[in-house]
Amino acid sequence: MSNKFSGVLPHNRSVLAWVDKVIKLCEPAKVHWCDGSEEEKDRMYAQAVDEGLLIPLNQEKRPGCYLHRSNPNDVARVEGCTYICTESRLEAGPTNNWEAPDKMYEKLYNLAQKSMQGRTLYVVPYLMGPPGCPLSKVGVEITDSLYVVLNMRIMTRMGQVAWDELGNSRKFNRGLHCMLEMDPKKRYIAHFPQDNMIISVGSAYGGNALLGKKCHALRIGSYLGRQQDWMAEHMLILGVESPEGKRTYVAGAFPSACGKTNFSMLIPPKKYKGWKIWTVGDDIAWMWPKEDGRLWAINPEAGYFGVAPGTSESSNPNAMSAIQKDTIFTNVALTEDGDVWWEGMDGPPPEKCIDWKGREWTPESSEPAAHPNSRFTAPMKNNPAISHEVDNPEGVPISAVIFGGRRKTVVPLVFQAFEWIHGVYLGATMGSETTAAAEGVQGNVRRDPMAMKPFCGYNMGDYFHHWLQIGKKLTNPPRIFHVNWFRRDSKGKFLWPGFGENMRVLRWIIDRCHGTGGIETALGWMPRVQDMDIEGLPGFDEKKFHEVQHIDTEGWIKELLAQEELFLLLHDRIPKELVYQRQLVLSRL
Ligand code: OXD
Ligand code: MN
Repeated sequence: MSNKFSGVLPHNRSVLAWVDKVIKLCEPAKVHWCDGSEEEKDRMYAQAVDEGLLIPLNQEKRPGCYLHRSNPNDVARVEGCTYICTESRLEAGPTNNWEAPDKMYEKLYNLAQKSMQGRTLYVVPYLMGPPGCPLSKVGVEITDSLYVVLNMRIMTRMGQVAWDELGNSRKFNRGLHCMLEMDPKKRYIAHFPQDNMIISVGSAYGGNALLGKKCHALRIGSYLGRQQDWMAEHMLILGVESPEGKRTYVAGAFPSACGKTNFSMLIPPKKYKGWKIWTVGDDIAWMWPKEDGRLWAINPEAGYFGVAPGTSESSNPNAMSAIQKDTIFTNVALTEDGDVWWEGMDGPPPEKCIDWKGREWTPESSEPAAHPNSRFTAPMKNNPAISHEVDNPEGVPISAVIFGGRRKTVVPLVFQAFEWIHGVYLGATMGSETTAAAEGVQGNVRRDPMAMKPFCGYNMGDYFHHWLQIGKKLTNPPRIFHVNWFRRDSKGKFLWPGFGENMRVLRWIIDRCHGTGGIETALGWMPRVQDMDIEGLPGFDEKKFHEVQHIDTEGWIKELLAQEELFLLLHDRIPKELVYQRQLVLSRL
């Protein structure tokens, strides 16, 4: 081994051959094979500080925590530059950008050529999912970004554990990430599902560059899941423990930056003595039907890449504990005492701080101090409410699936699908207002089926079909629900208090899983006022309950009309079952 190489090489020949090919292409000055050890971690953080990539925070207040400022042109996922490169355009479907694999390989290999000269190439072996789980997958990300390496170390099970799981197998995801010169015109996030391959260039932002997350666990994962009878979903997983100690597991799909992290870490209000919520995952669920006829789930990740603004002791105390140590903050503000700050944190804003672009900031400044999509990368083991089951290779059995969007009007707080196919229809037609998690205009309602619009690695019509097929394998399927925490009154005020009080909605959902408490309406099963606990909610009464649950017939008919666009877009692949469901809602209304 020449001194160009450091770290521990695996024995796997396919890995060695592929890395060799990339080295010849990118011509790095050095190559480091990551082992995931503590010693390696300490060395890398010291190096990242030396290189100015990370700013150490106040180590007494936040041990092991660092701040990173990204290039201001690189702050969110870029859906316009994200491609699914299947053999045919039809296979990728109309909700994805498509390019022929040969053409895209050629373009990206040209861009990657010699791109690591004078730099270090890192080989990052990682495992998505607990060791020993039949669904867990190995990936190898090659990157020239030390920031990416350090984030991958938190977000995945990184290092030797992945080589141990892989053995001599050729089945691993190949991920190549090159920073290039951060020119938005040379930014591509390309997926080659047939080759189990990802190439990402020109961005170092989370979802574009931490390839285990959106690229592998969702886009490639969904493609593999369809072939192998499992599901890769943009879902949180939580366990609800009753005072009697009974645990019920729930999965929930909400679009990016709509509160999945907060919901997965919910702390029940005081009156829910003895109730406890355990976090299994906050962003991604891999699920499969087992012989018992139930749907089982794992969280493939090992950390949280959470949205910082709005995270506070009142909105999410567990997240605030999780980011107390060993966390990387990206694009938040830096306070005078070396701590972090963002809009929506507890207490008054600091009199002075340094904003996410490194400029002096005061409360009078016209721009926010933290970028609206600024993030924390924290190990899941830091979360005081982490589930005891996160490392269980058997997963957890899912009793309820919740779909939810961010909607000011029309969509009630909660209702339940009549059965699986109706539930799939509800997920498929989900609409939500766009957020800062992706580049583009914010606040427009867009269809985001199952919160997977940006993440489905194949034709969305086929994806709905896959949901229906999985349903046929479930003799005891999860019950399916729709929620909207964000409905507002005529004055624009939120009708529902949200956060910890969402426990009350969850409680109704759990009751429904056991078959009690509700009435049939045109939209689905709904709680009557006596079915849901609204006692002791400040400013919320029976009148508000009816307002937040109101079925706005005209508004809903408009909603059905708005769904037309999606149905037309997918007309050649959308399962007939979903078309009938839409007709049924219309006739019930
Ligand atoms: C995320 C996202 O980062 O959905 O989880 O954008
Ligand atoms: Mn997400």
